[in-house]
Amino acid sequence: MTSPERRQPPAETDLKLVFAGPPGAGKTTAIGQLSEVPALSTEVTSTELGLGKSTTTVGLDYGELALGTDGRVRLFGMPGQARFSFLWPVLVRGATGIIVLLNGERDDPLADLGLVLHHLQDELQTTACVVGLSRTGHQAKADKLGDAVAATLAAAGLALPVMAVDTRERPQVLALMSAVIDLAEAQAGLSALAVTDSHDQAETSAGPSAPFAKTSPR
Ligand SMILES: Nc1nc2c(ncn2[C@@H]2O[C@H](COP(=O)(O)OP(=O)(O)OP(=O)(O)O)[C@@H](O)[C@H]2O)c(=O)[nH]1
Ligand SMILES: [Mg+2]
Repeated sequence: MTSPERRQPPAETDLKLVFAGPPGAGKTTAIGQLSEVPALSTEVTSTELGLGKSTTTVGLDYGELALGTDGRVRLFGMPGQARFSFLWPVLVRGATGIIVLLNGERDDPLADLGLVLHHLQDELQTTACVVGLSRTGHQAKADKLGDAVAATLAAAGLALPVMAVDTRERPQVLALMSAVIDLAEAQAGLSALAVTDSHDQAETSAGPSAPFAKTSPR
């Protein structure tokens, strides 16, 4: 896998990556690991039972990471609690990639995934996305959850990379980030091909001067 620090992106590349997922999955932690500027977070002391930690995000997290010489990655973290789900589609607007983190220690990680699929169903169909499983404990438990997550995604028509991650470990978060950037690049390459294809078809059917009918309304 290519490290984002080794790649040479086009100048002024500006990527937006969004971390989604339930409370305690490590969204704030992951952005804190990656960001090269002091990460902005909107943490408050949690008064809710069952979060399993003392603070929770009530607005968003924000951080930045340099990419090559002139590029940057902007990192956004969602507030994980379901009562903030109205914010999720707003925060992923214009995203290059989405990283869904699931917390393996929650009561029902598949229900957490279902909530994300419900609120971001359109975005997940059209945006590069990977799934990270945090707090999964021993390998057998991680494998079992990974299989169940892959099956849930498949039932929703999604084939996404699923990988275990400890968001307290920067190299692991970098690997997750590289995976979603690679996917976004691959998808962009495919859409460029699709544009070329439709152009070729237009030339074939209507002559070389035919406009890009689908993208240039007259
Ligand atoms: N064991 C383990 N603990 C983790 C991992 N990632 C984060 N933590 C711990 O889990 C706690 C919660 O992490 P956060 O980063 O606040 O979780 P969040 O996804 O931002 O949660 P919300 O803001 O409430 O949605 C912190 O105490 C982290 O140290 C992990 O991969 N494994
Ligand atoms: Mg948070």
